[in-house]
This record gives sequence, C-alpha cells and structure tokens, in this order.
Amino acid sequence: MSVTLLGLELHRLRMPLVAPFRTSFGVETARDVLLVRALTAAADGWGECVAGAEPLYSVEYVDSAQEVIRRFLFPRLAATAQLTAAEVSTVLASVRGHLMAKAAVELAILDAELRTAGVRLVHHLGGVRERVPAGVSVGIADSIPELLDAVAGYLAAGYLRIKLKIQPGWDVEPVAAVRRAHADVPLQVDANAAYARSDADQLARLDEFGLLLIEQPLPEDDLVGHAELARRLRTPICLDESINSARAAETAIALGACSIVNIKAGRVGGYLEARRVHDLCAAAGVPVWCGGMLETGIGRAANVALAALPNFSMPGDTSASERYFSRDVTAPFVLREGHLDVPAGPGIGVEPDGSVLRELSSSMELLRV
Ligand code: OSB
Ligand code: MG
Repeated sequence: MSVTLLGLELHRLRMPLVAPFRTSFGVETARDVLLVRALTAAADGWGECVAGAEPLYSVEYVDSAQEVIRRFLFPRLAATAQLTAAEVSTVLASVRGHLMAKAAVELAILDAELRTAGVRLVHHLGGVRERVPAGVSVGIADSIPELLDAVAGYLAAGYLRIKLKIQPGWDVEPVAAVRRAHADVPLQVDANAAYARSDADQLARLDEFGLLLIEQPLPEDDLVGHAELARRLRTPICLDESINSARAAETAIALGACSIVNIKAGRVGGYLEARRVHDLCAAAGVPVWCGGMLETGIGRAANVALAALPNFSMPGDTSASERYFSRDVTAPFVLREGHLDVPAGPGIGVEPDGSVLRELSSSMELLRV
C-alpha cells in the first residue's frame, strides 16, 4: 500500500533524563529529541531520530539529521508522488550514510502506511510475541557503592538482565562487585569502542564473571581486531556500532568478529533493514537483541515491536519509560514482570500527547510538499 506524502513536521523536544547517563564517550543529562511526523493524505505517522546532541556515539548528531532531512531526504521523497515505506530506502539511497536521519523518516512513513491499512507494526515485521523481556543499561557511576545501589534498584523493579557500561579504569572492579552482590543475575558489559587491541589481557580478566557478552570493545571499523579478541576470550563478543547494515552483519559474522548482534534500527537505517539484519543473523545461528538509544515512547514502541521477532532471544535495552523520563511523550511503557507489552494499535500503536509535546517543544519545522 502506498501513501501520498503531504509534508513532514520536525519536532524538537528537550527531555531531561531522570539521572545523568554516563558512557565511555560522555555524559548525557537531557535528550535533544527529534520526532518526525509524516503527513499523508490518509493518516499521519510518527518516527524518532535517535542521534545524540553531539557526534560521540557515531558521526551523526541531531542537528545534522534535521539538516539532512530538510535539504536532502525530504526533497527526494517529495518528488515521488506515491510512495511505499518499502521504497523509502531506495529513494534515499543516493544520499550516503545519515542512517539515523533516514530511519526516522522511514518509520514515520511506515507508521502512516500501517495506520492507513490498520496493520500493527509488530505483525508487519513478523513479530511473534505480545511482550518482550526487558534489560537495563547502567551507566558508569561515581563509585562502586553508587553502582551497586543503582543495580539493586533495577533488580527490585524486575529487570531481567543488567548491562554495565565499562571503560578503561572502570571494568573488572565494578563487574566483580556486581557479580559478588548478585551471583546469578544475567550480566553483560558495553564498552562503546573504548578499548584497543592491546587491552586483550585486561578484557580477558572479565571471563571469570560469566558474562552473557561483551559489547563493542574495539573501534567500529576494527572487525579483524574483534575477531582476534573473540578467539582470545571466553566471553562472547557482541557488536553494536560496527553493524550499520545487513551486509556489515554478514561480514562481521563471516570474519568471526561477533557471535551475537545488538540491533538498533536507527544505526542500520530503519526497521526494514533491522528486520533484514535479524533474518540474516537467524539464518547464521547468531542470536540478536534489541539495543536502545534512550528513546521516547515513539521509538520505544517500534523497538518493542521489533524485539518481538523470533530471533530476539536475549532481553533488550528496552526499559520502562520511567527509567529515562519523569514524563514521556506517549503513554508510559511500564515494566510488568520484567517485560514491556507490545502496543496493541495499528502502526507503532502509540502517539505523542499533544499537551506534553507542546510543553517540551523547543522548535517545530514544517516541510511541505
Ligand atoms: O551503546 O547501547 C549503547 C545509549 C546511548 C547510546 C548508545 C548506547 C546507549 C545505551 C542505552 O546503552 C540503552 C537504552 O536504555 O536505551
Ligand atoms: Mg552499545
């Protein structure tokens, strides 16, 4: 089914986080959110751009995404009278990169298309579950006692797996402390590319803690280094930043650079490419799980639908709204028995609350066909 695109609304929101989130690449205290609303003849749809305020996780940042949408993506879409969401990535293919910007626009159009057809995103993608298991990503803390407090709070709330952010100088000690306090909790770590090949001995010290995986220890372009490290460690290697397409996933798996893949739709250019990554990994016997980028309820709804696919076989960074924001733009996602429900309505199944949107708004730009 195709849509007739009438315009795009680019909503920028400032959303304070309930607590600062520290990773090896920096600390975030608020999200600078870009929501995209696709206006079509039959229905409107929503998408979220997951780029950060600064180019620290990847080369994209939210101002660059808005500029790319305005100058390069929207004109190409506007020149196509009838459009399906499945065609969006082809229409935009001549623009290199900017996968988070593309993913946001594709999701808005896909949501509009699915709402028009009365089809849920979870069913369109091939999801097989109505709720998904939730993990939580725990930032680098100021001290081990503060980290243990945070972890204890999340476990009391019901989270089914803990992910600790690590970096050189904050790795073996915090992991050992959490493992000592919680002998059986499913535990994994994420380095956001903070280590070098020469750190292999230090990373091997994590092997004794029975971690589910170590996520992205080395730079995103170092697949050979990850393959060497994989042969050296007992802990499975999972890639995040390195995987920006299904082809990248195929290459990483062929090289032995990872045995698990973190899937983020924004990082691979959209939910349709994310499904292709899922399918490719499933065929290769490589488990996947759903990453997160501190999304509002808009991106979270789509992530939860994606995480309902069959090869999402580990809990994701799909935490409840209250782990991030005191007030979400949609009805909040809540943790029930360690799970989030997949929204029931057509498309992504949720919409921003108009008054919350106005209250948090920092700007709105309208692009008209
Ligand atoms: O590497 O997974 C990551 C947040 C921002 C940028 C990168 C990452 C993260 C997280 C948070 O780990 C996951 C979440 O709860 O959304
Ligand atoms: Mg990561």
